[in-house]
Amino acid sequence: MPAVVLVGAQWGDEGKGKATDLLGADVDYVVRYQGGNNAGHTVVIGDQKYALHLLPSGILSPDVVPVIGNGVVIDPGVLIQELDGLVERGISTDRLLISANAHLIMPHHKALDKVSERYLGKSRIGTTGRGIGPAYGDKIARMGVRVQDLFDPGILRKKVEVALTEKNQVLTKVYNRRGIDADAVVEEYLAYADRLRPYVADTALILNNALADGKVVLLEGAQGTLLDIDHGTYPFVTSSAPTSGGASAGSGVAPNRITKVIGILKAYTTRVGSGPFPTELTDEMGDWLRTTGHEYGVTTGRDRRCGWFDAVIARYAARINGVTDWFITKLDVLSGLEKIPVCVAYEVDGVRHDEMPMTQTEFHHATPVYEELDGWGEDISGAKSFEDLPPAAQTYIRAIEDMTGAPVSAIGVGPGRDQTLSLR
Ligand code: 2SA
Ligand code: GDP
Ligand code: MG
Repeated sequence: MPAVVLVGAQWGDEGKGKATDLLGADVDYVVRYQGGNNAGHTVVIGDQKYALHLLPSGILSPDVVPVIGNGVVIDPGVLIQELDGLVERGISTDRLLISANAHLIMPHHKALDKVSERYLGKSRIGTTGRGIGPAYGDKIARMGVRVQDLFDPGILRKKVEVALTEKNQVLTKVYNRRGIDADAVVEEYLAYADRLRPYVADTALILNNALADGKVVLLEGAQGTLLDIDHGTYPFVTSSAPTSGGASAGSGVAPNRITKVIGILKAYTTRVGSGPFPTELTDEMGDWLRTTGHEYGVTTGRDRRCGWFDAVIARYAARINGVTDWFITKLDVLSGLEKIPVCVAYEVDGVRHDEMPMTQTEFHHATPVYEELDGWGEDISGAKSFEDLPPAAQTYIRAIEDMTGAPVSAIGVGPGRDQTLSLR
């Protein structure tokens, strides 16, 4: 009766969408447990490319029930657009379930996200501007609006009025912006209610009943471990818990139901937005990785910052998430390099650190200690098994296992569904 967690082990964009889609054949439910439409998950099926933001990647597998869990923040207008877009492309969305307890992103969240970033100037987080931080802020401050509130117009109005009484003060007095009209917001959100009603359910109950019936539930993380609000590079993080611990809170599936934690690990490292990144390459090599790996934001189109593989971070992610298996993605992107540097430790003010430094200041000062592994010249995108890989690529994978203490069970050699090597 297993629940399986799939989690990003770096700063997001490791290829979680593809990994979830691949597991789709073996699972019954795919659940998003945190984040919102800041996420961008790409799935390539044949010649079709899908970019999912709010919907679980399982929506593309007809036998899977996709679930938006209680830990997600939902922009209802965006959700409806995404559903309509998939229906236009012939994908059935009827199976979707949405938790009645999930919180809604409101217009003032989006407005505040944008103005506060502008106000921070050089210190900005580099958010996606989708209202994620302010929506989670209101959730924690106990003044959030939830999906279930859409079906009680009296409560919805009251909550919107209370929130806007405060937020309009901030928008107008602090940021010198126009206030938001409560009536217009209530009218807009009530219009979403009928459209979303058929999907809304007690998803925690459904998932637990399904597990009791022997079904398989996949809990799909968005963003990544180093963007976690507790375990990431705070304050340059997102406002939710992408790590495996967050999967329980964000879905209502208890920790003792989880039997497997699959960490998704890119064969090099990327980050989008501000914040420390020890192995970042700001030279032509970084540009080469970006171009070769097509490293551009799926949601915002921003250039992703690129750098070498960082084993310190990977070890940290293995520990924090309890990774039982690695899925290494984008190994194909490294083809053609003579030598591949891998960061095995940091040096901070003259002291070697084999594990993540304790403080943010130390992490900001961390410089990578590299070991060079041999590269390979062959194009590996057509490989069908681990044995098809050149010896140096096999050694690269084995080195990742040794450095992180977790086994690799799958390797991506291209974006397509059929470009994955299974090791076990
Ligand atoms: P936010 O909007 O409050 O969650 O931003 C806070 C930080 O989290 C980062 N973040 C992401 N990092 C990588 N990928 C994400 N999704 C998109 C993608 C990003 C895009 O798949 O490409 O299109 O730009 C994602 N979402 C949030 C963000 O950059 C901030 O550093
Ligand atoms: P996610 O946010 O973790 O789901 O990842 P994104 O979709 O934001 O970014 C990962 C990108 O890498 C997507 O464009 C995928 O199609 C692509 N991708 C995934 N796995 C592989 C792989 O093994 N090789 C290559 N070349 N591309 C991959
Ligand atoms: Mg992404």
